[in-house]
This record gives sequence, structure tokens and C-alpha cells, in this order.
Amino acid sequence: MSEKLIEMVDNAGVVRLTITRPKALNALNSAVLTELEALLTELEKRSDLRALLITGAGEKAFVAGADITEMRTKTPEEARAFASQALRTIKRLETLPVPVVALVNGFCLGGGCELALACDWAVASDNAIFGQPEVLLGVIPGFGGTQRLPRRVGPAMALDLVTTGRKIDAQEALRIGLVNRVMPQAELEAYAEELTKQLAGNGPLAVRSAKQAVHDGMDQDLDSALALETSLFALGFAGSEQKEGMSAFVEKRKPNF
Ligand code: CO8
Repeated sequence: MSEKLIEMVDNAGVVRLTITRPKALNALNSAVLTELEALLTELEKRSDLRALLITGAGEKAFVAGADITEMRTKTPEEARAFASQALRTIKRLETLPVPVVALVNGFCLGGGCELALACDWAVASDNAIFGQPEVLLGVIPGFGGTQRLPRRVGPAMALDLVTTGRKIDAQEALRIGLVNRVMPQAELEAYAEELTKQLAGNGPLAVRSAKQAVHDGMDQDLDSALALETSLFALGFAGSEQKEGMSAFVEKRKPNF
């Protein structure tokens, strides 16, 4: 059997995926994407899933991009198929019904940055480096970067990054809203634990609905998006979670979701 490229650890519904190709700085080749898509296909069916963390093995890189060695000799048709596979996989990550956190522990370039852009959270170590350097290789981002980056940081900064290919440090990534938090690498793990504990401790259906409202609403006009919010808000009153959450408040105790 071929060696696994993604390590999965499941801690009571908080799942951590580690892309494990440290010798190639965790670059995304078609084998990694195939494995990632298969894992996400299984995870999206799980009602006990609370949160997903995704990271890269080693201390140098989250993901240094799509695999340049594999891409080098591709024909336009092969490049299209590779990009389609990546887009489909990354979309699955984006639409997973629970919060997805990118733990960015180093280089986060090209396809790596595009992977992080599909996550709900990005927490970066202070030595992380971000960028869409594709133009330096004679191509453009092909894993969603030209579309998700402007939606995350605005068109001016996205155009700056995708047309110059320049790399930015974690502080600049924080300033432009590409990541949520920056901290020393030694503190990243403890923070991830604290964050997932917090996410997993909240009402699971409420967290899923909150994610759905934000994601689905972003693609709609404001009135339709507000109607979606109202529907999901009302639906929250149909189950036990709302009763427990509000009773706990009134009874001055912690909710038990
Ligand atoms: N693909 C394949 N191998 C890689 C990649 C990559 N993206 N990045 C690093 N590696 C490999 C290196 O080749 C090297 O391997 P070896 O030891 O066998 O020579 C090993 O990882 C370590 O890398 P370096 O020796 O280069 O380490 P440095 O510390 O000197 O540099 C950098 C680190 C700056 C991260 C450097 O490796 C680098 O610039 N990497 C490439 C970054 C990049 O350009 N990424 C974007 C790729 S393109 C993309 O992601 C989207 C394309 C659009 C898809 C279109 C679909 C067809």
C-alpha cells in the first residue's frame, strides 16, 4: 500500500489533517489532492464532526504551493484537469458544514494560500510567509486565488499580490485580513487547542448554521441573505440546543450541548 500523504487525528469530533510531504514543503500534487478529497467526502457525512484543523508537517511550511515538478510538463488539458481536481477538493473544504481552521506554520504560497483562503479561520505563526507567486512561474493562480483572494482582502490588495507575485509576512497578512491571528510558532498548538475547545463547546447545530448563513449569504443579495438568516435563526428554536443554551443562562450554569 502506498504511504499516506495526509495524517488524520480525530479527537471527539475535532479532526486534524496534516499534509505530510515535508521534503517538498507539503506541495500539493494530485496524490495529495485525491487523498484530501476522499477524507473530506467521509468527514462531510459525519454528524458528530465539530471542527476541522488543517496544517502542514514540519516547522517550515504549511503548503508551499501546487507541485511545480508535477505541473512542469502538463499540457493545457492536463493543467485544466489538475486545476479542476484542486478546485473541487478545496470547495469541499470550504463547504464542510463545520468551522475549518488553517494552522499556517510557515510558507503558505500559491496553492497553499488558496487552500488557506477556503478555510473559515487562518491562524499563522509569526514566521509564516504568504503569497501568490504564480506569475513568477509564468502562470496565474489556478486553485481559486484570483477569486477568493479579492473576496477576502479586497480587489486592490489581491491585484497587488497576484500581479507582482510578492511575498508578505504574517504581520502584513494580518493587517490585510488574510489571517485572523498571528503568534509565535511555539504557541500555535496551544492556541489551536484552545480555539477548537471553544468551537466544540458551542451548540454544534448553531455553529453549523452560523457558518452556512455567512457562506451562503455572501453569494446572495442582502434581502435574500437576510431571509436566509431568519430561516436558520428560526430553525434553531426547533431543537434542544436553544432550550439548553437559554435555560443555562437563566439558571446561571454552563450549557451542556
Ligand atoms: N512544488 C514542488 N516542490 C517544491 C515546491 C513546490 N511548490 N516548493 C518547494 N519545493 C521543494 C523544493 O524543490 C525542494 O526540493 P529538493 O530538496 O528536492 O530540491 C524542497 O521543497 C525544499 O525547498 P527549497 O530548497 O526551495 O527551500 P528554500 O527554503 O530554499 O525555499 C521556498 C523555500 C521559498 C518556499 C521555495 O521552495 C519556493 O519558492 N517554492 C515554490 C513556491 C511557489 O512558487 N509556489 C507556487 C507554485 S504554483 C501554484 O501553487 C498554483 C499553480 C496554479 C495551478 C494550476 C493548475 C495546473
